[in-house]
Amino acid sequence: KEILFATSNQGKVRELKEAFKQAGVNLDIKTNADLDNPPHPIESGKTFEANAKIKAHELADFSGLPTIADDSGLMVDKLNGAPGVRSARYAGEAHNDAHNNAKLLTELGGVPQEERTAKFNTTIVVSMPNHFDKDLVVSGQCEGEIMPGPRGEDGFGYDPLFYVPEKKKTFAEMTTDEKNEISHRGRAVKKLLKELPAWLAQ
Ligand code: ITT
Repeated sequence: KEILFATSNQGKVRELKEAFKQAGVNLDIKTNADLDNPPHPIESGKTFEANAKIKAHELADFSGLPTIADDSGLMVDKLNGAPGVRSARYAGEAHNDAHNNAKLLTELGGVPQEERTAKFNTTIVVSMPNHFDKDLVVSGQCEGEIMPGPRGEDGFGYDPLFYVPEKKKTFAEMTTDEKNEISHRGRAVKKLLKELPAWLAQ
């Protein structure tokens, strides 16, 4: 059975596919890269849920497939929750991880480590074409700290700057499985996997 993961972020794709595989889920996961000229929804919502719904609905309409969308972001306490829903566009519309990370380090320049606390959120929405009243919505969070500089080679986005004290590692120092165990996305996907079979069968 096919399901669309409405994203163009290959890091998200890797993590979701790995989590589904670990759970033994037998679904054929397509992504935006498998579609011909998919639309690029404008993420104009004020919340993760609103933006995830925009993506899920537009791509479900376009593809005719049950569609998963993931809207995620980093909230830094010292920056009053920024970059938040604007995490992808923090350093400008271009959406460039290196620029976003550089901007985050600049904004936190001189802030001592104990005040660099932050939290990641992922909100996942699953939509059935023409039945948006049935949307499935789950979220997951992960608490951590922003490092003074990047550490680790794996992952994507803000991963080299996001340190998880209980693991003594940044996300970029973890394997995909390790990250999924404790990450915002991993936690959201765990909740999703509990509800998805019944939701798909309705
Ligand atoms: P799609 O909308 O196509 O799914 P996107 O990368 O634009 O991809 P978002 O709108 O959710 O996704 O933006 C989230 C931003 O936060 C983006 O800059 C990501 O690189 C970053 N991000 C999301 N999840 C992350 C994670 O697990 N680790 C590090 N950075 C992450």
